[in-house]
Amino acid sequence: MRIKDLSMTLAGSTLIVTLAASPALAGGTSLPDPDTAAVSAVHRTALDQGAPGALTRIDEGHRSHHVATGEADTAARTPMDTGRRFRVGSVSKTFTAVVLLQLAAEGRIELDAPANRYLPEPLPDGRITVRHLLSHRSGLYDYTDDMFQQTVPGFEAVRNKVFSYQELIDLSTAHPLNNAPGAAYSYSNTNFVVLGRLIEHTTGTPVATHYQQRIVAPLRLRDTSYVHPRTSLSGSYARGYLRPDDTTLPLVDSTEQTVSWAQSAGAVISSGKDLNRFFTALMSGRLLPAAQLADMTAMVPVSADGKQSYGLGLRGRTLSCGTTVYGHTGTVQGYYTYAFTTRDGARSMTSLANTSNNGTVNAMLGGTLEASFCGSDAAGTRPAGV
Ligand code: REY
Repeated sequence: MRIKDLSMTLAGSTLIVTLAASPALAGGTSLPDPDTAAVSAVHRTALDQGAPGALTRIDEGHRSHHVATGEADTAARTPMDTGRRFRVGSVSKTFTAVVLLQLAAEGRIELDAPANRYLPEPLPDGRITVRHLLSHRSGLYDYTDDMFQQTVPGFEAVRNKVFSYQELIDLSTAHPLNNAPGAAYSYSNTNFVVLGRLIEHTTGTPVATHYQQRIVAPLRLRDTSYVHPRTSLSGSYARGYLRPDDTTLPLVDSTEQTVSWAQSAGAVISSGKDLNRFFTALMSGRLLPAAQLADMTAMVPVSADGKQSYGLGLRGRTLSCGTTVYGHTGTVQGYYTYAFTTRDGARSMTSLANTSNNGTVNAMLGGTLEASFCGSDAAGTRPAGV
């Protein structure tokens, strides 16, 4: 790409860069321009609240905005940059949902059939359907609630562990269901672990191969991989720093782990560029036929104010300017991610903070959505003093 337009600002510890192949080609939506100064302010507040670093990348047509703040590696004092790879946590659920919905389009799985039709070992309630799993309405208990009750000991106990899908499912089914199948939304990693098991059993092919053949290769996602159970990240990446429950203790470097506790619910590694390309492709209809995209984007409100919704492996957020964006959030030890796009996929945004177990940072990082999609129309979302 020949860069026709480049602007760079250094604001405190933040580097803001806007690139455009051609100013004339830059437009894509009727949304207000992203407010990169507000993104940078969100990052700096997240750093004050304990994140070592943060990055946000916004893509729209031939224009991209890059905001990077703080450090990718605190021991080496390496500055953060927007090209770094990281663990995307539950954004992996959207990848798994795409695989599943492609299988539905191919007539190999029916969304409203009992999940047990496709599983080698039955779930305890035969009324749970595939759609219940994809929409977190199965009632299956989230086994990670037990696993990570104590944050650092829980993490260290599974950091190098390799689980089978069935072992994780058994941890869940030792508990009763949270609700009758279909009766309520109850977010649970178990649903997307069952879907991984179901995909592998039905097709005889590992989930990793499906991600590669159905998503990574066609979209040329060069920074995206699923290396379970390998513990390391390759290339240029951000290290992850987990905050202990005793917040007087230092952050724990949690970069290396199998993420076997999450697998098809959370073990994908990617970058801002690739996640933006993925969600743009998804919402512009390049990954799923219209019928399956309609299934995926049939959003049901999941918060009291109706501003948060869930489809099939897809979150919706209605922002202060009235725009609804679609994507997913992710939390794995050391990494908080937001990856969202507009309904037509025209503008996509990914943000990362390289810490976790710090709800204040996670809530603050969500402010990058307002700044990216509502621009200066965002209502009262700037951190104080900005
Ligand atoms: C698991 C615990 C979070 C994270 C989780 N992540 O379910 C899935 C997701 C894949 O939705 C851990 N929290 C943290 C604790 C709390 O240990 N005691 O914040 O790193 O992305």
